[in-house]
Amino acid sequence: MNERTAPRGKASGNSNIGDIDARRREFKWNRARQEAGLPEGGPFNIGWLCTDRICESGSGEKTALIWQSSTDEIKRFSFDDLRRYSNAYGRYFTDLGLDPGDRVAVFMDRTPDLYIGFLGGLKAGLVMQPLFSAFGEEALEQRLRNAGTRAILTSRKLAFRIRKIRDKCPALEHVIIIEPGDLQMKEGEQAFGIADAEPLDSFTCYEAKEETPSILHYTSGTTGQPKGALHTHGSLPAQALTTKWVLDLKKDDLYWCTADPGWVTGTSYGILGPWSLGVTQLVLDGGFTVNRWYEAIQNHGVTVWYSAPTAIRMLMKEGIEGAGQFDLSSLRHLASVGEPLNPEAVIWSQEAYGRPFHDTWWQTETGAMMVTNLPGMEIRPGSMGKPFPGITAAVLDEANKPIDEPNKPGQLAVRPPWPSIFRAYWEREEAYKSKFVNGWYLTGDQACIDEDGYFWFMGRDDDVINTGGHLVGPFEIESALLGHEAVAESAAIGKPDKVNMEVVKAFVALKAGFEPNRKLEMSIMNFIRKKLSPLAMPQEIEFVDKLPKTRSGKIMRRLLRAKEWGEEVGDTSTLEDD
Ligand code: 6R9
Repeated sequence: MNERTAPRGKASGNSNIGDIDARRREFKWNRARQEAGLPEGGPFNIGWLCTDRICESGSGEKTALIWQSSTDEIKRFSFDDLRRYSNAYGRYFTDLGLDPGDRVAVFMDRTPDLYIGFLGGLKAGLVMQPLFSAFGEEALEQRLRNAGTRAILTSRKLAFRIRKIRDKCPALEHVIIIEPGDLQMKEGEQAFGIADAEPLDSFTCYEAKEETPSILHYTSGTTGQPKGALHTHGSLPAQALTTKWVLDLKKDDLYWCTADPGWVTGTSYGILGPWSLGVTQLVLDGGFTVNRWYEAIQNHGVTVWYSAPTAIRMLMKEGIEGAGQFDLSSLRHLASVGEPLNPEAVIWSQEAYGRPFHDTWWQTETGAMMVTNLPGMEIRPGSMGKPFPGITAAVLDEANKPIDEPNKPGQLAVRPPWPSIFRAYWEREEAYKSKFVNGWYLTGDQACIDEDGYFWFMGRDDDVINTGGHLVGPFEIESALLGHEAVAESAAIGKPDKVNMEVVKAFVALKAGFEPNRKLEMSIMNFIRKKLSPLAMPQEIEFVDKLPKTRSGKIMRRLLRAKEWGEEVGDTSTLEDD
């Protein structure tokens, strides 16, 4: 490969990982804590490790968080601020009567309280459940009900949404509202937040063990409602070490992870990884515009940037000239996750920023990066890279046996254990067990491995829709659609989209007495936007008389999808007769 097609990260030479081959040969997970600079015999509490420990090592005064609000107000928090305010949260949660192991949701925009409340909850031994602020009533209700969530930390604006579903969530005792202003509190609602709280100098953290549950992250599958992947305090060496070696964070870096903590990337690499290493990070609340993002990099001097292909494609649309109007020379290392990173995007970023995006592959369930492009490694644009040291990955054939032949597609699988692997799907034991076969964790993705051991993503093995890096389950959309008065039945699929990779398209059969028209289409779209989220909203609705089904009555999304993508329809032998 020539220079143009095989970019190398500038971080090579003095990268944290150093000699990659030696690392791969010698690495053992039982040395990971030491390697990541974490105390070996404990404490294991993540909240403590990301705050108090950094202060104890002499970095209390160092800036931990530079926060820029949606209206571009800027606030800075030192590690000591994080420590003392998360203590205040820990004490508050404990005084409220919340017990270790109780689920507590955080449901708000990317404000400092989200980050600090999250750490405070971990300190108190609570199981923190991050939820996107864009979630509508139904999306929220499902997650709160399934988890039996006891308390939720939210903002004034979102409190109204919670009120609407409160009586359907019997376990939900406390709604904690930050900065409620003149809001008339209802029963079970109370105000708390860093704006009014006294920072607390000491708080006795819950003595977490490595297996103590820490975070519950909901993720979408093909069937059923979203499942809650449960993680533990012992996960941290995986996040810390991948942050150190893949993102190459060093003590003077200014790191920006563009992900929201509602998505696992925003917790593993927007909270745990960077702060456990004592690195300063930028959080930018509010919407995306090309200028706002470039200004943030320029004005704050971002050095390491972890983002997603959809955002990169939006930046590409503005062209190299767009990037040229800003001083982006502070950037030294770039990485991406969430969807396939197009080869063009890797090459483009080399031209626009003078360095390539390094693709990383992982999942909510894996908790940390599994297949990565390490700094200094030859990048093959379009490939996800190679397994992280200590990770064994393979592609499996139909019998779930590893395929030896290069370039032959199969299901991507990873061999457990590793510290950050999920320990359960909350109350979905069977679904959890079905993910492990022949000693492998099955990822649900299709991939192949080339003759040099590079992994290439081929597509998903299931019907889950990946829109802008966010997974949406078709079943979630279809069951929500049934709540609309005009819908008899429906099928939701991902349709190709230049920027978001896929967007949701719904095929809808109407109840008798309803006529397809634009007004009805808009009404159905809005219905889903409000009930689930803007991401889950179908961008297109096709009205049909009936849906293709198997003889056993299952909707054949595969058929609808193949038509939409211009692919071979494949085996239709199980299709229902006309
Ligand atoms: C971290 C995260 C996981 C699914 C995964 C795959 C897709 C993630 C990717 C990628 C191609 C990459 N995915 N990274 N596809 N190339 N580098 O995204 O977690 O929300 O659980 O999604 O996303 O399909 O299985 P999650």
